[in-house]
Amino acid sequence: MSSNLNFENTDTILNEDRLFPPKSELVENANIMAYMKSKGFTDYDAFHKWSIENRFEFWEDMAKELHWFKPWEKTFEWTNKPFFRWFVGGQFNIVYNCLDRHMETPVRQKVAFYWEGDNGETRTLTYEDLYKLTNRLAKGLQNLGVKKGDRVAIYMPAIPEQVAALLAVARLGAVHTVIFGGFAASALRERINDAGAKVVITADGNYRGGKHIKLKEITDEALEDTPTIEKVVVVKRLSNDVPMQAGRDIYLDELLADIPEDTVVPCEPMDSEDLLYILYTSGSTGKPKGVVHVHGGHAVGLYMTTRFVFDIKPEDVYWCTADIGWVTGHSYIVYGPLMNGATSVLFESTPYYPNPDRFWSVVEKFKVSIFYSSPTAIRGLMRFGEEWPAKHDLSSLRLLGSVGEPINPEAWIWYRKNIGHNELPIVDTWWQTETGMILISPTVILPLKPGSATKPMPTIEADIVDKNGNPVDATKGGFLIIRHPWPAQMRTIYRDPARYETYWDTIPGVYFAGDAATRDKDGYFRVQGRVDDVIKVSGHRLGSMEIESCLVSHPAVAEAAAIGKPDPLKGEHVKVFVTVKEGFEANDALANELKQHVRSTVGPLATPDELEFRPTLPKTRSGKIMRRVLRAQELGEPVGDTSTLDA
Ligand code: 6R9
Repeated sequence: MSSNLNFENTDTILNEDRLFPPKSELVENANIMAYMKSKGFTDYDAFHKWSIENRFEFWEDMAKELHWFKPWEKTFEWTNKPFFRWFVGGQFNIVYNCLDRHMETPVRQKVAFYWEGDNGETRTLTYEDLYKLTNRLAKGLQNLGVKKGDRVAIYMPAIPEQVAALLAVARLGAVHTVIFGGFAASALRERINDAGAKVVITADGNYRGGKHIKLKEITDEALEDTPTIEKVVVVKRLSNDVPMQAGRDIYLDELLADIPEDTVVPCEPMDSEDLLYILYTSGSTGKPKGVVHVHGGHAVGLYMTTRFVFDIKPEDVYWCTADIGWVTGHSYIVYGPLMNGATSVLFESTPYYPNPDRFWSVVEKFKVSIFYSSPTAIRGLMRFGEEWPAKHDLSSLRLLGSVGEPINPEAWIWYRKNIGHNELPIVDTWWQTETGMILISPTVILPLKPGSATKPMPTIEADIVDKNGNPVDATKGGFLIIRHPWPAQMRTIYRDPARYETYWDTIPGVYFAGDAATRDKDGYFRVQGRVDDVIKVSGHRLGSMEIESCLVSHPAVAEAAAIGKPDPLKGEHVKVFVTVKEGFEANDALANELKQHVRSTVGPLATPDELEFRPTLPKTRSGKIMRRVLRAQELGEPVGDTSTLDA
């Protein structure tokens, strides 16, 4: 991994020093302030220092707010490094904390989700509704033979049944693996096979931005070679005709037909460290890795960050615009908000459909008070001008958030001015699939700097170091690392523990995030971007290797290299370099065909914006393609160390 690090451009640090202090009433009423005061603090830095020295006390306090079937015996264990365990010996189920617990309180009748479909149709589900749907679905899955430890793949649109599917699977103690609906058949197949999933839950299709997505047909194509799949559950979203394979496929309606409304399938009491889910994400090399998250500590981390970062209060209406197919959706659409008893919006459409004020019309419709979205969406909407948000009453908003990629100060300021009434705080949350929860982010008590994720969460020891782990001048930048595990952190890579270990031995003994960052004199972090071959297109994570292996599967392609290139809108876009095999002509028709090949094999997100034919690609003497060199050439930057380059 280390040979691939391409951290050279530290001089791109932004000279951004505007400071936006928080409003005093926000600070006084902040959830985090209440906790800080209970420990004798009103200053965040002093509190943060305390939290590092007393990290177990902090996490125990958080864990005690949740329901445990059996309390833990030991808060933390790190004997088999780099593997660790939290809340050892405890018995817990995250779903009990999302649903069952609220059945005893007024939250039962509270709205869990306002759902907004692509065409503006809506559904409202209370916590009780979601509890009932989840229980019936759990029963249905049980009837199909799903039990503790089994893997269930979820390939669905953003509809309430998708949320219920995650919860039903986890309720049974089975393990979900959600695949983003924008991934194509072979990406779906690869993930199903790696997870060894027994059941897939999908839909008969949906519309997104008016575009028909044929989920069932794609699923069928993926299942042509998935030996572990026994059953396919199909939710009727469109009620159109889709092929159904006798004996394998069943509509959800039929599965639930004989299951009474008041059916209860008790939550399986899980060990704190038992698997909750596998989520595939892209790394530098190789196939996507199955990031493993567990029930206990993971829940504690999500409960805490949702409460402190988004400062959720009982009367808030919270909306995270991510897709449940990515980690942001897992943590901050499903688990974090539900554990906090929040009312959320679930959105099936896009920011631009039918017009570029769709977000703002939804904010107005449901009186959204907390809005969490991505820099790409903000930049995209900026292009259409201020008149679109101005058409709507956005006065319900009180807090804004951002995630997925660095937010440039210009977009930050636009967001605050046009969406945030020129006064709302923006929580720029830095985290990763692997971190499970937000690690560096403002809370509402901190003064903000545009484009800075500000400071680490309680107990999180973030630092900036060189490739040997030595301290550097952090204002100039270096590698972002974290020194001690936190409860929501990934436990391993599914079936590939060696790959997990690379996170801890790239820079020995610390968690290597794969990002470059700076920290200024006030301790404010600015995350600049990846230092490996991960490409972030519109905040969505892709790996160079996945795109390259797809390209070389085409008969005309000899070799391929994919890089991320800065893009004013998408953050990065994909550029590929291709050498063709003898007998093939490198022309526009082939270029288009190859782009289409990536689109239909990996998924639309991965489609290269640029494709360049080259007679050869730069390689190391051992034959590895040096993407780093291609990227530097492309950006007009120094190529750096080429001592291993094959001349
Ligand atoms: C949550 C999520 C992780 C990578 C991460 C970094 C980038 C995420 C960011 C950010 C700057 C932020 N990233 N949030 N960069 N500022 N607020 O996006 O997870 O898909 O695993 O991606 O995203 O590069 O390393 P994931």
